[in-house]
Amino acid sequence: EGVGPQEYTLIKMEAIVLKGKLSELEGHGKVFLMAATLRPETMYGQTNCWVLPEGKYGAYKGLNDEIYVLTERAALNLSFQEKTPVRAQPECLLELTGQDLIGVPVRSPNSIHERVYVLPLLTILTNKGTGVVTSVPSDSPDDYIALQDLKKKPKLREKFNVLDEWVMPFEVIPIIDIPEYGSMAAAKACEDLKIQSQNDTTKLAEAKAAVYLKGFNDGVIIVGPHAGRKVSEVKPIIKGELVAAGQAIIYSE
Ligand code: A2H
Repeated sequence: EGVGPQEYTLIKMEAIVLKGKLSELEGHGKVFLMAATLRPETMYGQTNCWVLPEGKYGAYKGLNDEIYVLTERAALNLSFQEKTPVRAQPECLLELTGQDLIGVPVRSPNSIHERVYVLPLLTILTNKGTGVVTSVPSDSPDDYIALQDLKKKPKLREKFNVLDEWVMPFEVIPIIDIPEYGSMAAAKACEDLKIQSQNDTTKLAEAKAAVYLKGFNDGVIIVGPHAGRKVSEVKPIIKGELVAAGQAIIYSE
């Protein structure tokens, strides 16, 4: 961990259907799962959203009558950053577990899919970010391996009540070209290191470091309005566009 505060972009993924326990929020405002990312320029490649099944989350009052779903810890931090109606007092409208969120269809900025689904990721830390993570399997080894795990293991899907249709139709989307890695860098890094599952944490950390550095320094974005430009150049631009459009907020911890 670094010394200074870490800044994340929180991507607002709107719940399209308030299923199960979330239905208690019906009529209270738009509900957004707030995914913390360091890579806002990769949102073109989203295939799903991740939560920790046994993690504790809440639906909190946000700005403009919106509702934000994240951990209590993140809601408190946000409230000190003037991103909730009352400073230092996040208002929880509904307590949730990750399992309550699994299977919720969400609409997310810059996604090529009209809807993607909330799926379980077992390596999410609840003391980092918001506990909600957006999944970009082309460029994140964690996301790639976890999605393959769910695709390959019917028992894993069953355990968390995941329907095939939330997982199977979603393929890796090439969005960034990296010299020596190609346009599905995370998949290549995982294959090179022979990573078998999301529990291979040591090798995953290695894959992540390699792809992250290469992608930022040498990657070229190949989709969207900024296609052809370097990742290092477009990252702040895309982040600014998302924030200006009200589709993301900046968060530090
Ligand atoms: B990144 P750092 Cl394409 N637990 O977003 C586990 N992982 C979390 C998390 C949590 N509570 N909160 C955020 N993250 C993930 C995109 C991405 C990310 C890509 C490539 C690399 C990458 C899409 N997933 O991260 O520990 C989020 O995944 C590689 C570092 O603060 C977030 O950015 O350094 C990143 O980890 C934050 O990790």
